[in-house]
Amino acid sequence: MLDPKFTQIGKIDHLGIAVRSIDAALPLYAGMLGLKLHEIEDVPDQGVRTAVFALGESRIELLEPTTPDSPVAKFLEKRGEGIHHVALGVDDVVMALARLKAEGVRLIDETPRKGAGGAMIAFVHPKSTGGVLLELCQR
Ligand code: CMX
Repeated sequence: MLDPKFTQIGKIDHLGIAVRSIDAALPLYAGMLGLKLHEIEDVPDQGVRTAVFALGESRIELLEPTTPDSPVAKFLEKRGEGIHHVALGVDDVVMALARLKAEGVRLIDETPRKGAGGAMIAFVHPKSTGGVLLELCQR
């Protein structure tokens, strides 16, 4: 069991929501819900276009696939639109990965990669987390 003092998880950094089209989702999030659109960005490494809405200390990240074989395209095909991942804000993503690995948690990314907004990110496999795709996110 990990000592909670060393968890280093400070907040929910963002929720990732898979959508077929950001343009089609904007009237709900920016219009009806009135959320503040922070930026729209292509993340070629992940095969997505993202629209990020600032929401207090946290964010909502809409994810639209840009390639047919990307994780989000596969998710949409299999499950349809909806919550895709929960991103936890960590102080040190390398350290957090090392700790999870030592605990036997199944990692998707053994080393961090670059995500939206220049963050360093790494994913933990949903088979190890009760069916929730977790992202560790260091800003
Ligand atoms: N949340 C929860 N479970 C998920 C999931 C998700 N987002 N995506 C897939 N799964 C489940 C599948 O339903 C499947 O479960 P069952 O075996 O019970 O059916 C299992 O995980 C394996 O799925 P799969 O279809 O065989 O495997 P995939 O090839 O789709 O890969 C995953 C799944 C999670 C390994 C892959 O999507 C991945 O590597 N994700 C990390 C990267 C990513 O998601 N990038 C997009 C976001 C980018 C960003 O935020 O910038």
